[in-house]
Amino acid sequence: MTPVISPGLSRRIGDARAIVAFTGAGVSAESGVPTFRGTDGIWSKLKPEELASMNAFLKNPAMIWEWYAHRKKIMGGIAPNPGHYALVRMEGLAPSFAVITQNIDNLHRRAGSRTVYELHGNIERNYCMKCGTAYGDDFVVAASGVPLCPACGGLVRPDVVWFGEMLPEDEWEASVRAAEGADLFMSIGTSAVVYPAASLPLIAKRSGAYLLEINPEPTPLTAQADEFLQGASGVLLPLLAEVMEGTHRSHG
Ligand code: BJW
Repeated sequence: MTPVISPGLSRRIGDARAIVAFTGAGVSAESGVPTFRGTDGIWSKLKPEELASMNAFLKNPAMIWEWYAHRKKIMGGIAPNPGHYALVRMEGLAPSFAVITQNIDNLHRRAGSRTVYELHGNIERNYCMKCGTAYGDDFVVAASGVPLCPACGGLVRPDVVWFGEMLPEDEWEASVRAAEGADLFMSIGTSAVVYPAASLPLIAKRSGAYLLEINPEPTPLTAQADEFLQGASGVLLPLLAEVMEGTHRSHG
């Protein structure tokens, strides 16, 4: 059953000056992108470190590229869902609004979100590990197999963040600033177990934000949340956007 948005939460949403939407794989699930963890997750059979790490890539670049080629294909054939579009509507109304995403699928930007911080990279970008030259997907698809840099012969890899790697510094710093300045912080569709990203809701709460979590299942964050809305983001986010639009209409 879809939870009702309480009058208290409606007031919070209407009054919020700085809103952050922190998103994970669950937000793209209704677009057809498999999540990582859980029974249907892509890691229910494989260990994350065996695929999403530099060791795994160096050990078997062909296998890792096959995995990414498969996922690039899935992500090429999908579209943003009502959850992504609801965040765009909210951004149009809030004085300050940022999407901080762990997703690499580019769906927030494709939906029209303007302020998007990508913490774990973007699957549509690639770069040479030796000289740093950036490559688009056309190059990778044309290479078929393990792409090598035409400039220096180095291995080309997807521009995503693997386990044990640092997050992009600019995106991370901007995300921390946004979390510290938020008065409403929404953690949406993430299992909240991968750090340092998972520390952002706690940073926001410590800085005074109201912490709202949206997920069909409780997570390790749920006990810290001020409010937990249990359900799918593609259903709940449009309801929140509607509430926000109503508040703004009534304020004239
Ligand atoms: C729905 C829904 C619907 C479903 N609507 N919701 C011990 C303690 C603490 C930290 C560590 C530790 N040991 C190691 C670490 C560090 C490590 C880490 O956090 N590990 C933990 C897992 C133990 N972190 C790192 O290594 C990070 N770097 C780092 O720490 O740098 C410093 C450092 C440097 C050098 C040495 C040591 C430290 C980097 C992390 C990079 C993560 N990368 C990945 C792969 C990206 C590339 C790719 O995709 O190929 O990012 S892992 C994967 O997990 C991906 C995701 O962005 C990330 C988070 O997953 P997410 O989004 O939460 O997805 P799920 O599947 O877990 O959850 C989906 C949720 O949706 C579920 O809750 C569902 O219920 C819900 N849902 N349908 C709403 N319709």
